[in-house]
Amino acid sequence: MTQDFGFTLHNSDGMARRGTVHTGRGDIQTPAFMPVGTVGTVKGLYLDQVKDAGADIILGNTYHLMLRPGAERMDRLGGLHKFIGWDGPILTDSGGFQVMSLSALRKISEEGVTFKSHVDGKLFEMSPERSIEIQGLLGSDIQMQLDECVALPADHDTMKSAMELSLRWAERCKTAFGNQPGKAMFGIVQGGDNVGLREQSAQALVDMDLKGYSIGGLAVGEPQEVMLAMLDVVCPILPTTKPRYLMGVGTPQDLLRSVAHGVDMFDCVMPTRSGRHGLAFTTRGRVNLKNARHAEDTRPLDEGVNCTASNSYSRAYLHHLIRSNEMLGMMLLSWHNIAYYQHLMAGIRDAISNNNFAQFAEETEARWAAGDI
Ligand code: PRF
Repeated sequence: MTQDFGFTLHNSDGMARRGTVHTGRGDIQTPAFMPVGTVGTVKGLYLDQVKDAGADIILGNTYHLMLRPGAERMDRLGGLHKFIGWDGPILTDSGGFQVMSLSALRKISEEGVTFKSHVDGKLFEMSPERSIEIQGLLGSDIQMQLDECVALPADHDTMKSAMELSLRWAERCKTAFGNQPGKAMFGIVQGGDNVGLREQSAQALVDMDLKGYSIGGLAVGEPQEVMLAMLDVVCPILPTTKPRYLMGVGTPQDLLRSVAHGVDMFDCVMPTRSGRHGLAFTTRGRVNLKNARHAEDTRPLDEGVNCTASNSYSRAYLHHLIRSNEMLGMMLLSWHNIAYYQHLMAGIRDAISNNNFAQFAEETEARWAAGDI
């Protein structure tokens, strides 16, 4: 029998939480960072590397996969897990956010979103029900409601109407999803940077009794203090018995600080995208491998991270590869960054388990700030 979806909270340390998300395809230790596999690949990495780095779950995107190879085709091919060769849990985003950031001629109405594909210009319609149907065809374990995310700053009416539309879409997605053993559909809290709207959104979603809660509409142009302040509004309203996922966040510092404000799950393209651009996140802060100062540096990138990319190549070589625009340079830095993000999350989990999170956070931030790289 498949294990049902659920969440076990092991302990709290301040607002930080140590837990396990249970899915039909396995457990996810939280706080967790989910590497992004937008089109069915964590860019530049083999999935064995992603798994060995310690990731329990990866993310896929409804928007990209519905356009190519297509949801029905993916279903005929046996689903996303089989297609890409990943047997652990997969979380999929619903598509609305990517439509608004990537497609042309997008339009939102009560019924859903219409947009022109960025691949071939074809016109598509996606309702909340169709988004859930597509996520089902992909075989997603943790599905997201269709929502509307507004970029900040935005005026009150814009944030209010997007939040209210997202609530109506949450109801429709809940109905469309029904009851699927081992899987979950998360609601997404919206409301911009407005305290009252955030409270209203969180409370209404809690009343729907969903299996988990995402926090959307943050890291969209506002300062980090505002994001953390919104977490302080939303997290106390969310049930302690359900997982909380902050969407599209962020830097290592964003993760560390957001955990301190009550978040359990994260995803972001930052480790892989930055890796492709020559930027490494390390135990001692950021290292830009493009910089000429690395040209004759024989030290490895980061001895603190247990990963071949971090330990077995000189900075001089990584610098040379990145300067030469070589694939291997991008692959090694993406690999290191994913390994570092997982290393950070493992450290966070241990610190919370030991009721030592505040000290861990302070020491980690001090090491980054020292810039001793
Ligand atoms: N909604 C959805 N996906 C998202 C976001 C959102 O608000 C964000 C915002 N940081 C990232 N990804 N559906």
